[in-house]
Amino acid sequence: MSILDIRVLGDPVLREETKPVEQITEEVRALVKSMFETMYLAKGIGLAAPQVGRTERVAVIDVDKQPIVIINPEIIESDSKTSKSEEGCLSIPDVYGDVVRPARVKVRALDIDGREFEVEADELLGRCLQHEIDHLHGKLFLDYMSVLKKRSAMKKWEKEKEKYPGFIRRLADDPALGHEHPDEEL
Ligand code: K1U
Ligand code: ZN
Repeated sequence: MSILDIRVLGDPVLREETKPVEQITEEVRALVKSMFETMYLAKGIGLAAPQVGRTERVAVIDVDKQPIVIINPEIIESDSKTSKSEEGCLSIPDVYGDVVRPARVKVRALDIDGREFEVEADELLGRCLQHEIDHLHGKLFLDYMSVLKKRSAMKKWEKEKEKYPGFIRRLADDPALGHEHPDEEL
């Protein structure tokens, strides 16, 4: 089991463009496995490589007990109809905001075996795909918010960020995840 630290807002890696994966090596497979473990522990529905300090174009998603790995994903179709819904981000804990996005997208990506596949989704999966693909291009949900709403979200973050020295969220130390120290277990 390998739980990765999550980088939070302020870490420059979250603003970097990722690099396409050329070959699905054992290192990429191990990264994907650790990303799933980290995402589940953090109670997220998605996680992108920059959130764990990596620059590979890889994200993992599990919205409805259906794990999906997207490698080198591309949005190939977007609905002109939009939908507005609240989003959160494991890299900006406890900050939420409404985001307007295309209601439905079609994504083409490689799976963990390097096979190309397409997924078309709306609702939460469609939103999560867009949120994760944004991470792979250095974009965050805050970037879609109005100036006023972003200002208020940033005010909240100014207080929250003190919990994350060095812009690192160590899940093992996160009281919200209800961990017990092994010595404290019965
Ligand atoms: O990439 C991330 O930061 C993960 C993020 C994904 C996401 C959340 C909401 C809308 C779109 C994408 C999260 O998982 S944050 C946790 C969260 O907000 C959530 C958890 C379960 C169901 C719904 C939202
Ligand atoms: Zn996020």
